[in-house]
Amino acid sequence: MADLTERSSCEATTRMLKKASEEDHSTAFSRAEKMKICAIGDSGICCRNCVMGPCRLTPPKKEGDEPKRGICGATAEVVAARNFVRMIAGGTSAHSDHGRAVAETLILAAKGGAEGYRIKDRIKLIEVAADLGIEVGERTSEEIALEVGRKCLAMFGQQEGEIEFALRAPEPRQEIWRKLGVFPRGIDREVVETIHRTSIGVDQEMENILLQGTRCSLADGWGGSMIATELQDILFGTPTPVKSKINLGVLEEDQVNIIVHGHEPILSEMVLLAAQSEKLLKRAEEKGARGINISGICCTANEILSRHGIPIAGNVLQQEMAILTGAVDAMVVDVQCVYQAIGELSQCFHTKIITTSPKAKMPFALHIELHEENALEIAEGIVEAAIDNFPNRGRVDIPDVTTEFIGGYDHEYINYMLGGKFRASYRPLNDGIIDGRIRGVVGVVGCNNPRVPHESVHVRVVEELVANGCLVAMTGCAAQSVAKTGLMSPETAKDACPQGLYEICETVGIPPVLHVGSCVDNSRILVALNAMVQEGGLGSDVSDLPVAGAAPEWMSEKAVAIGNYFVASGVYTVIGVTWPVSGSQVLTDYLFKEYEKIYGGMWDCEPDPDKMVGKILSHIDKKREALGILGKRERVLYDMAARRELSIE
Ligand code: SF4
Ligand code: MSK
Repeated sequence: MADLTERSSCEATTRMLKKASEEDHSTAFSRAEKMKICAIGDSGICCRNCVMGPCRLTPPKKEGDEPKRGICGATAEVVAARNFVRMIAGGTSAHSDHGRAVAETLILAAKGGAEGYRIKDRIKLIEVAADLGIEVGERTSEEIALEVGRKCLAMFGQQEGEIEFALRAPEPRQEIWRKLGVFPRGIDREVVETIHRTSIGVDQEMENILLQGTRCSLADGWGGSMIATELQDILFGTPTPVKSKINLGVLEEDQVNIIVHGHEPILSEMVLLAAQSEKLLKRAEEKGARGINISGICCTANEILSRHGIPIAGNVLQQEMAILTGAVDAMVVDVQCVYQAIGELSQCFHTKIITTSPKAKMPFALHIELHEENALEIAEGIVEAAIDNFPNRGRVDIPDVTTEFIGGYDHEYINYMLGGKFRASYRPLNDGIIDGRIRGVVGVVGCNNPRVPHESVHVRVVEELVANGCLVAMTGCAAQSVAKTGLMSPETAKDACPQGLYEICETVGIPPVLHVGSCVDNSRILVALNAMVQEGGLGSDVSDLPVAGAAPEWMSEKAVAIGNYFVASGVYTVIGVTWPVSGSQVLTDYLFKEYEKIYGGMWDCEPDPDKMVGKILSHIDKKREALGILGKRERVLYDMAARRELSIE
């Protein structure tokens, strides 16, 4: 492999890549190096929606040549639009199925039929109930939760009307959706209709296809994802800031290491509970271990970090690195972002891969299916399997690399921190933006992708945004990349901030980069944007705010769904790596330019991190100018010494 430091800016990862290379283990990094990317697929103009094709609608070779059409006559922009909205449907279904599982668990818990699960956050329950028009009165938490769960579950099968959580959006935004006919009716309905309309011979107008893509993505952000986040808070507690640490160094040589990986806290919460059992701790001791050490990978890691401060072993590209340490006794997975390759890799080490969802099995894994009714008992069996595997370890190489950071921020806490207990408010944030101490707010989210240097794109983008006075909110694997830099600790981040941003962060006691959770928790960012609008002084809709979104290292369809619901909610959103429908200039121009006229937010793509930051800042400044609050600031790239001198007043 090429110079390993060029593949990842994470020291623990490069150390494990070296080991993989020496011992001839295949990883996503080495496979990415060997894989020749299909240029036609990459540009989104290959259609295989029927077997008259597949049709490859490559652009005309020379001027004057007729553009290629599919055998059915489909044009490149229609094929690209269909592919684009099918990505949205894929992402929406992933987040939404997650939300559905939480709703089902809440209902079961409310009925007393889910061992180990109980309603932890009554305040959140009452808030959500109020938003859903559910009477609280003198009812017990269980009675309210039952109705909340049922109402949320009904949103999946709803056939008409408007998804209720979307009524949280600012009024002018809702009007845009109504006028366009994209207000989501029901979550499953929008996914099904998207797939139907993009099958052979149905919707053949690019603009109309995109409208359904928008409706589907809104059913994710303001529907499935929001249900997942809200109901998880009710069941497992709303996060509050918590100190933790990240990277492979969180694995313990003398303890049973269990990594939970995937997305749904329904599993990880029970594994955590089971690992505290006296009986199992004793069993671990009997096997020669000093204890049971739980850590996480991917969004499951973000969930248990936010609520319990459990350390993070790494992000999506580190799942194979963790196994390469030889120290993982069990990697317990559920759904999404779990590489099939870990099954085979685990055969070279002692690690047991344990699949737990009936929806997700894989070769070389032990399947222990989790059922909510007796989840704790099953989780105990999983922990037991990990303990019994401890004595089978061979050589262990744990890179001694960790970073401390603070996670667990959310809308509720930001509101409270800014305004204080008795007058919770976004006023100080809005005022900080208006007086220029905060230039804008940027959500940086999404995955890691071995097609770009691991983590370094995220890190560069976020460092520069902070250096230019932006407050950054992060989720997913992007958050985990930046947690390793010190930017998520108030003390270590101060050198990276200009004076104005630093003063606000210091007063409020937050770092300039906030870890706000997992991928479904992007819905927390939607709620925060709405709160900024409601607070006043920054326009009447999300599209007026000096804010932006970015997914610099994205790879999953889920990122397209997320990006699209942010765009349709009024946010300029730029992605890195590649633009998945670059083969159609007509579609690209529509999404990059026309969308701004329709939604006030638009798509963009910029793989170069510095140029990405430049585009984000230009957009933020454009919004500041429209609001009449643009200062006389120039964008520059600063080194650390210059940053210390920097004032954005
Ligand atoms: Fe080709 Fe049309 Fe069939 Fe797609 S739907 S594969 S463009 S014939
Ligand atoms: S886990 S979707 S790689 S962020 Fe949510 Fe990370 Fe992307 Fe999976």
